[in-house]
Amino acid sequence: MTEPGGTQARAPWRATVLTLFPELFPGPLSASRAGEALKQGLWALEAISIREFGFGRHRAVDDTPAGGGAGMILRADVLGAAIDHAVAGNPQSPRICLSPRGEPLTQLVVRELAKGPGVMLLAGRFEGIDQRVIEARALREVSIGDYVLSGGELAAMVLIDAVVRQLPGVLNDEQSAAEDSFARSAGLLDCPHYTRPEVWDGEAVPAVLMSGHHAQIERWRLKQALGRSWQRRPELLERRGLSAEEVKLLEEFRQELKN
Ligand code: 4HQ
Repeated sequence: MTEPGGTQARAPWRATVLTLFPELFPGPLSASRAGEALKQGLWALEAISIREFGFGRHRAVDDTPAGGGAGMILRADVLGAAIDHAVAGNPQSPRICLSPRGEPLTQLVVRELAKGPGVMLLAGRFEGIDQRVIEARALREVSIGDYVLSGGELAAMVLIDAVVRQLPGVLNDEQSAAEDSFARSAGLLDCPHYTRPEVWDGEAVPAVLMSGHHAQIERWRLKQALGRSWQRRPELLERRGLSAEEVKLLEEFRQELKN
């Protein structure tokens, strides 16, 4: 199929989620810009019930852990069939399992996923999934943070939301441009933001932001981003490195703390 312009029509970015709770989707992904983009067909979402692949009259999907212990594990045979079904419809998409022991989800991973055709996400429940499935189906394990959720669904939604807002046409131009200017402070924590009223509860908006001096404002914002990052996430600065100008700005920030 070709479009009027002669360019090839491209299938929208597609998230396929394997879950025991398909009714949780789209959930919060139907709100605001991601939800509007979903309605417009800028991306697609399919939640598939793992239960459909369960065995017997009760459609059992889980069983007790080999070696004993508490909790239940999602069965390899059930998940294998569910994954094979999902992959058949999305042969090119990376296969991801949400797990606290996965590689951390970062904006780098998000941008990489936004380039591709989509993702196949396995959102587990219980104590986890049979390890053989992870290996046999080459699942990439991804974690949204060092805490334990009740299931992978919220983590899957977090990943999808972060990717969808990167897709062309999902954010308006103003927001996209704001993201571009944020490249200035890429890898840093955001600077503080203010709006009206200019004085609230006896506290004024920083004078530089009211000055109209754009170069000074950008300099102040970068200084705040560097200072915050240094205070709260020093490892971000080590990973990123600082230019000579940035070292100077951070020195100013630390000096102003003493005042
Ligand atoms: N899970 N980042 C699914 C998580 C998690 C995380 C706990 C994943 C329960 C079954 N997923 N299992 N953190 O806490 O991705």
